[in-house]
Amino acid sequence: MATKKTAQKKAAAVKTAPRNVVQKILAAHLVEGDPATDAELGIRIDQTLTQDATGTMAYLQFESMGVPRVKTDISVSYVDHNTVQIGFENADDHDFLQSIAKKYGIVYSKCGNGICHQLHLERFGKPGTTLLGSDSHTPTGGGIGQIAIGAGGIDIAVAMAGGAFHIPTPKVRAIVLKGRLRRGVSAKDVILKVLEKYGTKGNVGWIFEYTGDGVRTLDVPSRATITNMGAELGVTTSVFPSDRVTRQFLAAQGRAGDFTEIVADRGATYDDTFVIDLAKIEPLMAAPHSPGNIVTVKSMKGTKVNQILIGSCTNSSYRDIRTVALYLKGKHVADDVEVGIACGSRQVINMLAKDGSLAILHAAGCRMLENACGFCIGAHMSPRTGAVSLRTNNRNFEGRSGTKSAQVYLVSPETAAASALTGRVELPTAKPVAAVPSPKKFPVDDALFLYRATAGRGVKGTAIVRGPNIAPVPKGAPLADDLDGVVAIKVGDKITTDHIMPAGARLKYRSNIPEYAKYVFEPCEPKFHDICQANRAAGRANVIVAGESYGQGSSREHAALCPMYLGVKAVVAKSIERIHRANLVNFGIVPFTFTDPADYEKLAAGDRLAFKGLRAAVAGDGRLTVRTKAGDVTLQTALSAREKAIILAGGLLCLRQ
Ligand code: MIC
Ligand code: SF4
Repeated sequence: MATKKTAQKKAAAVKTAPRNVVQKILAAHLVEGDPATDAELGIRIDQTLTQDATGTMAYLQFESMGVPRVKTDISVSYVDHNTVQIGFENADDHDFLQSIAKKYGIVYSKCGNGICHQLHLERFGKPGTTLLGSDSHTPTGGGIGQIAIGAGGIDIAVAMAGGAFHIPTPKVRAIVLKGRLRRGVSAKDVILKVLEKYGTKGNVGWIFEYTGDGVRTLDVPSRATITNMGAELGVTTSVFPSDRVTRQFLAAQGRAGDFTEIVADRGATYDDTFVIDLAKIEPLMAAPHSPGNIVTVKSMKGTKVNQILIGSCTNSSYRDIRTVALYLKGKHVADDVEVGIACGSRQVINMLAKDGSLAILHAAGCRMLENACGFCIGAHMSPRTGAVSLRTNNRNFEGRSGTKSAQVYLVSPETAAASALTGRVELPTAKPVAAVPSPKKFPVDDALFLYRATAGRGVKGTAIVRGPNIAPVPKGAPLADDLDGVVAIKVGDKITTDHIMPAGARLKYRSNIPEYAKYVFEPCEPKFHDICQANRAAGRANVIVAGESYGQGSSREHAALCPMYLGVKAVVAKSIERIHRANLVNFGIVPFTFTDPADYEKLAAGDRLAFKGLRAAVAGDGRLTVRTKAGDVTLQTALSAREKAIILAGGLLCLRQ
């Protein structure tokens, strides 16, 4: 009896204890685990999004689960990555995605509608809900008060089938914004400031919650810029409260009914706090080749620039592109710089057309690009050899632009526009333009969102269109007791998923694993595919050895799926980033770290590794000592019970079928 009373008291205390925004949303979605005691939580997913480059695989996996229709509140399939359509492959993928959407009750956003994150914010993002997306920049939804998380395609497939999504029980850091930004300084500079402080590694398991009186000075698209690029920190997600500004944005989108207020209670506590005085932020930029390599624009002033590209899911809102137009009004971009602009959505383009901005940008000599990912993923507009390229997107990994020798700097739209006029890095604060007010009414045209009427139900009898680029999903095999392993490749620190599974010209093979697997590690070791096949033919298991922060960047599960296809059974790294680690588990690859990071030096490509009792180690405490020619090396992997079951079975798909 006493215990029951104590439990009731405890429950009442939990109910009344002041809560932050993260705690409120997670509590409303918790289906497994207890934040007070468990390391992993299962949450219900209300909305999902996919884009075409990860979506094909996600839907092939969803199909193989045999569920008749999606079970979420809303699932949207966007086409924005593979839009160049050289060859039949992209168009094959689009047709496949469209037929899947129709059959299973998914909304289909046609190619030409815009970039997934910008569109989702405009038309579907709903405060207080959870959104899971097969793209690492899904946290854009945090700008509208969603807990929005990026994950691998198979996790989205599970969520569409009604399954929970699992996150490490988060630690929540309050980023307290005070005051107001100066003219010429914008949201991009705020997130670059946060990246300067926290870097791109060491933030796994955290959620960053923005709070403080400065929050209300930022409109929803600006908030979304900040949460979008929070992905580069490696956090689970970032979130803003849902307040009057959010209400105004939703009403202007004709979605007043989607508004719910979600603000932190007075006295809510956080695991850590970082205060930023907005008025003191100066224009910043991320120097090559990492979004965490922050320098001031002032320190780079006068540097010759060859290319300037404005857009991407980070900075392609009406507010951003209109600001650029105000900088360029009545002027012309410098002769020796090429300037390209990609808007985030048709809505943005329509507004720019109406207010004359498009004409200004054309007259200024800008190249108006398709409203898609395009340059951001190296799908076109690769700069010339050794170029300095200023871009408003979120990643400047070496070679991502398509030109290995290019020096890509990430900047705000304001810095990009000011620099376009002279062809040199310029301070946007020197001659700032007026702030763009939040529109009272956005023009809504949902014509390119197909199957809204059958969302959640689907259309029975729809035939799935499968061109030759749609290959079946490969399946893993149960984990062996022992492995005769060989180091197929040894790489250094901060290896990104762009190194492991390049995009750009190779992106069109996303739905064709046997073909795409030929390009694993292409930028690091073009022979990786052949090395793996030879090891496999000799009866050996392939192992990847890596340094710190392995698998940074995108959510592409292909960076685990293609290695699995090539017989990779383990990754041994100093540390592994969140989404990639989850993808490795999902495809049955053991994510090991060194117990002593110095052991990294003992291993070289081609070395043999004897994994004795691997299955028992995974099922047990995750520690295993492997024999190498330089002596014994002890490895560890911290797996939840759920993850152990997945790896032992040979991957999530083996468990779900
Ligand atoms: C990216 O920005 O790297 C991508 C391309 O959008 C990826 C998804 C993908 O690889 O398809 C991401 O961010 O997850
Ligand atoms: Fe597209 Fe670039 Fe955004 Fe990725 S980061 S979703 S490639 S615009």
